[in-house]
Amino acid sequence: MPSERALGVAVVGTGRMGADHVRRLHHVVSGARVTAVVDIDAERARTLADAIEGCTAYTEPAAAMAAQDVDAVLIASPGPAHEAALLEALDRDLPVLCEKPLTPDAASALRVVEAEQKLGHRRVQVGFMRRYDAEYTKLKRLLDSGELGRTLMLHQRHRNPAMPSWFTEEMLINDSVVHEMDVTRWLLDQEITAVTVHKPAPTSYAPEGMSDPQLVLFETESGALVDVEIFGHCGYGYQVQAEAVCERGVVRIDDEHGPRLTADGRWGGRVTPDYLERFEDAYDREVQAWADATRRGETTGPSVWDGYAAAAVCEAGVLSQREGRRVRVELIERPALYK
Ligand code: ISE
Repeated sequence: MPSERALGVAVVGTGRMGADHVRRLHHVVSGARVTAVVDIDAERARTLADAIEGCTAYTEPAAAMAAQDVDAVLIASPGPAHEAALLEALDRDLPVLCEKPLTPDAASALRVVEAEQKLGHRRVQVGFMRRYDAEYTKLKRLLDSGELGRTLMLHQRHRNPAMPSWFTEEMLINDSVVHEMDVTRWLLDQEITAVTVHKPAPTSYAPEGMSDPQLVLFETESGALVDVEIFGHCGYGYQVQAEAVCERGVVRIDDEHGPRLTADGRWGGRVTPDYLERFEDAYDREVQAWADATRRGETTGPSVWDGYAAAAVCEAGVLSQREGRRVRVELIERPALYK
C-alpha cells in the first residue's frame, strides 16, 4: 500500500476487545482508519460501521479482505475462529494483528506458522500487548542491560476481579496465564521447557467446576524457575505484578498506576477495575506500532512463532492442570524465519 495514505483496516470480531480496537483505530491511532468491521452478528457490525464514515459492515472475514479499501486486518474474534481468518489473510498476503491466543492449540498454531513460512516473509503480529506496557518495557531493558546479572527467578501475579460466566478452568491457563508465558519467554529470551500446575483450596467465590486460584510453575531452558499466581475471582480489582530475582538485585513492577492519595488519616490509591484500563496505554502503543510498521512495509512485534510456543506451553499447562503432574513442553525446531 502507498505509505502516504491511511492504512485501511478490517476489524474481524466486534466483541469487547474488537469494539475497543475499533474505537482505538478511529480515535487514537494515527495513519490508520477502520474501513470494514466483520461480525457474525450483522446488526452489531452494522451499528459500529454506521458510526464511522467510509466503513462497511460484513459478516464474512473473506468478503472484507477482498474489498479494495482493506489493506490490513485486525483479528479480535474468539480464539477458535482465528485460524481460518489468519489463513485467509496470509493467502492474500495481507498484514495482520491477531489478538491472543494465536489459535486454541499447538497443532493449529503450527499450521499458521507453516502458512507464513510458505509465504516466505512475516505478515502477522500477535497481540501480546504487555510487551508494549511502559513498566514491562523498562523491566525488559534492565534485564537485557546485564546490570543485575542473570535472572534466576520470576514471581508473577495475575488477578482478575471476576471472570465471565462462560469462562472455564482451562481458560485460566490458555486465556489468562498465556500472557505470563509470553512475558517469561520474552523477558528471559528463552523457551519454557516444563509446566506444573498446583491448586490450593479454592476461594468460596469460585464458580462450580473451577479451582481458583492456581499456582503455575514454569521451568526454562537456562534452569530459571517462574511462578505465576492466577486468581480469577479476587473480587477487589485487576492486578498484574512481576518481580525478577537476579544475581545482583531484584526488580519489581506492580500496580501503582494512579495518584497516591493521602487524606483522612489514610493513604492509598485505586486498583484498576479491568485489563482494558490497566493496559490501555499498552494497547494504544501496540496498535500504533503495528500500523506504523505496516505502512513501512514491515512486520514487527510478537511473531506467530511466539504464538505457537505459547500455545504449546498452554497445552502442557492444561494437561498438568487436569492430571496434577509436571508436563514437558514439546516444540518443533524454530524455523529460520523466526531466528
Ligand atoms: C483476558 O482475555 C485478557 O487477555 C486479559 O489480559 C487477562 O488479564 C484476562 O485474565 C483474560 O481473561
